[in-house]
Amino acid sequence: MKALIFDLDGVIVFTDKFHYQAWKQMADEMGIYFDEQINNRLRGVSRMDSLEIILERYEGAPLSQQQKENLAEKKNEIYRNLLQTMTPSDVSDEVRETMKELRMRGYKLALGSSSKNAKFILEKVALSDAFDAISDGTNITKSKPDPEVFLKAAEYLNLPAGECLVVEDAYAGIDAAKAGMMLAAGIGEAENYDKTDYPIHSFGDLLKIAKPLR
Ligand code: B16
Ligand code: MG
Repeated sequence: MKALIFDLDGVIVFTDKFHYQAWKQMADEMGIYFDEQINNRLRGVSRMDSLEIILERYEGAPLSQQQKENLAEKKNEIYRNLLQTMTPSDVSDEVRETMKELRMRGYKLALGSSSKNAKFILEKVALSDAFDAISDGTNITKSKPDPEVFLKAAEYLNLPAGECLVVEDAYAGIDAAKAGMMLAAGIGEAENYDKTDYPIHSFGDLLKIAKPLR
């Protein structure tokens, strides 16, 4: 293992509450039922795929592709306004110190996020320079559970997939890592997922898995 590829939402930061608020506002305006349980199914899933899950409860006239894109755009505007409130204090000391220590131990660090807002979020929390490579929703055509986002991260790092450990909170993300023949550490919801190679309870537990390389 020579590198770690981190998911963003649910691992480094917790933007799921903002996703929920933004989708909820959109759903309420459309008269669509939406709750936290449905929101859980959106973890790691792309914006348009998330919209399709929400629309499972939609009972109105059929929507054109353009109307769907407008809805997703509207949600994104609400979401980005909420992201504006983020500051460096939204990343824990534990996350910052663990990443620093992993780097000291000789590991390369990459981001592997489905989000098209990933770089904006990293800027808000002052982590733009923390990664050797960034793979996000802007450079992929297929969303998790497809491995594309992680395979691209490995490619950007110039490393074979088998030398990368993916750190994920979502089932879809663990599935993506395994589909890409990568090792996967699961935190949060993914801690108890049977496909997770290394269940971790807390971010700092990564230091028990990633021993010094030099
Ligand atoms: P955006 P991750 C994912 O981030 C979120 O978990 C998921 O809820 C969201 O729909 C997706 O990003 C796309 O986000 O609308 O900003 O492009 O967990 O892969 O870092
Ligand atoms: Mg996530």
